[in-house]
Formats: sequence, C-alpha cells, structure tokens
Amino acid sequence: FLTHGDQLGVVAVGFSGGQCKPGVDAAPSALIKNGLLKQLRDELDYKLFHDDTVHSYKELIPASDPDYRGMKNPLAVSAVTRKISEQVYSQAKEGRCVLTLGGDHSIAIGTISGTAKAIRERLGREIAVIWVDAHTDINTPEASDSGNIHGMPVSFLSGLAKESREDIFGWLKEEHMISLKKLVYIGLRDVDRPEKKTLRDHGIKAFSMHDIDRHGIGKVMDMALAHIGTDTPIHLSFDVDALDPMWAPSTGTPVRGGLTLREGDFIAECVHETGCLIAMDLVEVNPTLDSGLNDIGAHETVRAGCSLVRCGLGESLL
Ligand code: B3U
Ligand code: MN
Ligand code: MN
Repeated sequence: FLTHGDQLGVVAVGFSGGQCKPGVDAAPSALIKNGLLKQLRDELDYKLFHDDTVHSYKELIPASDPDYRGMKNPLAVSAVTRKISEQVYSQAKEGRCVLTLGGDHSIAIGTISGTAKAIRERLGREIAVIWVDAHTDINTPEASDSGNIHGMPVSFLSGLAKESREDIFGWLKEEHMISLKKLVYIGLRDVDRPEKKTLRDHGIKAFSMHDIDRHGIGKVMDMALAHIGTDTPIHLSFDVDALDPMWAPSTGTPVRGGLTLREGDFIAECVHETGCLIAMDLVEVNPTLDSGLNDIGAHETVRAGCSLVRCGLGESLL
C-alpha cells in the first residue's frame, strides 16, 4: 500500500494570485461549508489531519510584486506555492493521502512538488500526474499570452520553464520535479499553440474531449491508466473547468463542450480504484462568479467539486 488508507491530510488554500479574478480563494470555505470534510470523516471514515484555518498566506504576499518574465504576481505565487509544497510534503511523508482544496491552479506547483519529494524520499518512486482540465497549463512564461501563472504550473514542475532566482520558483529542485512521461491529460479543449507544440515535441499523453467523444470515458481511463502503469503513485490534479459549464459555471475560464459531472466523477472513481492515489487537488472553483443563467450557479459548482472529491476518495465503492 502506498498510503495509510484511513488517513487524509487536508490543505485548504485560499489563494487566487495565479490569475486575475478574485473569489477563487473563497472556494475552500465554500466546499467545507457544503459539508465536504464532515462527509469525508463521517461517511467515508477518514481520519483527517489538517489545520483548522483556511490559509490566506497574507504574510507571504509582498506589497510590491512587479511582473517578471511576463509573469503576474511572481513573488507572491512563488512564496505561496513554496509554503504549500512544505505543507503537502509534511503530510505525504507521514504516508497520508493529501487533499488540497484550491485556490487557482498555480497552487499545483506547491502540491505536486510536495508529493514528488515525499514519495521519492519515502518510497524511492517517481509519481505520475493525472491532470484533468480544459487547459494544459504548460505555458512557459515567455509563451504565455496572459502572464497568469495558473497557465504555467506544468512547465515549472517538469523543468520546461527554468528560473534561477530562488524567490521566483528557483526553490524548485530536482527532487520536486515530475517526468513528462508520467503525465496524462484528460478533458482538454482549450490549448494554446505553443502548448500544442510542447505536447507534440515531448510526446505527452493527452486525451482531449474529442478523444472522449470517440472512445468513451471508460476506454479513455483504461488507456490513461495503462500509460501510467500499475502500482505507480498517482497525484490527481482536478481543475473544475474540465467539467462543462453546465455543471460547473462558477470558474474563472469556463469552456463549453466539457465533461459531464458523471464523467468527472468516473475519472475520479477510476483513479481511486487503482489504490494508487497519493494526492488530489481540486482547483478553480470560484463561488463568487455566478453565471445567473439559471439556478445552476455557484452552489452547483461547489456541489460538483464536493462530488469529485468524494469519488476520488472512494465514495462509490460498494
Ligand atoms: N492558456 C491560457 C488560458 C488558461 C489556462 N488555464 C486557464 N486558462 N484556466 C493561459 O492563460 O495560459
Ligand atoms: Mn488548470
Ligand atoms: Mn483550466
């Protein structure tokens, strides 16, 4: 077994600096208020390990944070993700599965570097990453049009983007890194041109919505998990914008033509079933963005997020 099955480390990250829309920092409280942690404790029987507070990391955010290599809020995102990396590492090194509630997707720089380091030290293994998202988040700073760091985490985690300044991701060392060979994307439909070139050049395994339409989600999950191989520790990083806006409208960059909630839950269930899940992130829920089109708004997005997490943590097991 890769983790103690009954123990769950929880990190609640109220941080939105990886992109420009406020409100994604309110997601952890909204998810918890909707009963997520109580359900994990009372219905799924996890013993939870976490601080009582949702971290805002205010003390780490500098008064002045000018753009650097086109990145917005570089000092803040670097300092906050460095702290998250330590938080996740200290949970994972105890052998716990770690649940991180974001926050925007830049926080994965922290979560994945933390588990990569802990699993190397504890098991001598490299982790695999399943990245469920409408986007690939693999822009380098120079290739990014937006400068938003939530579109760059995979490039920093894989070493595609390098920076020697310790205060701007230079703290990421070899031990924190992941291999692009053990990365699988699911749900893609809004990928920038330089990102497509990166996928091709590095032969990165990627299942777009087109692939899901063609093969069905069952076959896609078989192929995704076959690529990773059995008995490999898996970090599942789930961006709620992978879901269709019908199910998850309250997110910063909704893209039509996405996963149904059931397909999202199925992905999480399949990862759980492997017995190899060592960490899950749920990111980009923004309860303050309400489309107002109908009654499927912020509340539905929060509910969908809770469902994804419960499925990843074993709710559907009979
Ligand atoms: N690829 C674009 C858009 C984007 C990435 N992730 C989200 N949006 N959520 C970028 O800004 O890098
Ligand atoms: Mn993302
Ligand atoms: Mn996304």
